[in-house]
Amino acid sequence: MRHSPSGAHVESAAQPRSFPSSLAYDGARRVLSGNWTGSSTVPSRALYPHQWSWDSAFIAIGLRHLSPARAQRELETLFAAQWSDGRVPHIVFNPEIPLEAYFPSPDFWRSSTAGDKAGAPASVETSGVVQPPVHALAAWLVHRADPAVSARRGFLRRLYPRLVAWQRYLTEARDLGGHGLAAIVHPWESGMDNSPCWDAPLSRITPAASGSFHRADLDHGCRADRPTDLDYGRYVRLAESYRDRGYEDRPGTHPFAVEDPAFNALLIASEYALADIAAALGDEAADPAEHLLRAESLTWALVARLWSEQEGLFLCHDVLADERLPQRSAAGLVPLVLPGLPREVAAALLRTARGPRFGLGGPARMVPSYDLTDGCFDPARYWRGPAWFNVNWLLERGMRLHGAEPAADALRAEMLRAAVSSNFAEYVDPCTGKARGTRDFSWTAALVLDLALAKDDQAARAGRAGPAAAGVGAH
Ligand code: 9WN
Repeated sequence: MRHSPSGAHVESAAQPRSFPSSLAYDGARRVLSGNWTGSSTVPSRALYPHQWSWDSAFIAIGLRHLSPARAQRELETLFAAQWSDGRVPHIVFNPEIPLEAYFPSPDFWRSSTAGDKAGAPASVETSGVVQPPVHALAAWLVHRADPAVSARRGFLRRLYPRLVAWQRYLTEARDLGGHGLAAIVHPWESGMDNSPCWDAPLSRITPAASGSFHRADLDHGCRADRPTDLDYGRYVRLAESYRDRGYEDRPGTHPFAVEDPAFNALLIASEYALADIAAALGDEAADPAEHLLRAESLTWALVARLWSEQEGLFLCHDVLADERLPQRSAAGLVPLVLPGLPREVAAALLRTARGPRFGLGGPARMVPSYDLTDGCFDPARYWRGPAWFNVNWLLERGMRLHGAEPAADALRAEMLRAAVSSNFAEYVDPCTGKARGTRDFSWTAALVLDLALAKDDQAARAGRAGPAAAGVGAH
């Protein structure tokens, strides 16, 4: 692979030749070039015209194949907006974009003033909530794409302390349940905004009046594919009240607090990646053993607190009501990315993914975001049924890690086909593959690009699978 120190677009030498990999590769390159702003990538030019946190991590994972330096820049731009309490905001606003282009806009979040005590930067406007911590995993994969350019730019050395502070914010300030797991305090923090898992805890929130804000998403998106007005009213109320409390995280102050298995699995995967990063840095300030220990103890906490043997799935835990939430979403399958899962848990997750609820290898071409058999399932509406490429990329990885290679190969082929035929849709109907949401969506492009090129990546990963293995396949 050739690279340019400036991070300018450079083609990979290893282009795939076979269908649909070659079409996915060409299309993905086009989408990622079109959505690049010069320092980061927007998820979508129309619907999401700023930088999003977990989007940038997934985008960097794909970009590393086109330009490792540009992938590094993507993460560096995001972390330049990190707050001094360690949080990485879920949106970093581009000041050149008009306020009315996206809601909630910077004048709603008021990070530089309302977030002052929590350490929000003065030089850039951001949101005040977070998104799942995929970043250390992304940083490690980006580094591995070209260790020489990474070392020359001091990429890991500069990013490592920031990644550690981000993980510590989550394991300390966000351990609201007191069991070691991080809690999300807003549905947007899960990245799976209107999942049926949030219906019960969200029902306790009085919605903001519908006339008090304008939903810019409906100027670009189809109403049936998006969350309802009632959901939005509650999102707005929750975000407003967090802002008005100065974005502080004192236990007992949050009206919504849930432990989510996908969020915590990604936290753990990133802790394993930090161990790899610390080992690569090889100095006294970075101790791999500390990260490995934390990853292992968090894995045990995850299993003890969120695993349901009866469902063969991880479930969310409502911290305020102190009860398990019965809704079965694809978030409960995401811990499959973890190498330290008990063998029987990994085996049960693989069965559940292929069973009637998620239908993989049966009615579903890709894993749906929500249980196909439940009354809440909706194949069109956002996180209540459609299949998303980031969730499926994680599950493809997890399947391979736990020895389900044929299922992973089949899923990969479906993802490549669905991405190309849907014009890189934000999400698709899990059974028909019909495009939903916006098109030319960046993480769809980045992650299928990764799948189209990832063959070499697998051999190394296979060597690390197994319940006792260290690392999350972060090779
Ligand atoms: C709110 C950008 C983001 C994704 C989320 C997805 C959607 C935003 C929205 O878009 O959320 O953060 O306006 O609906 O749910 O996962 O990061 O792509």
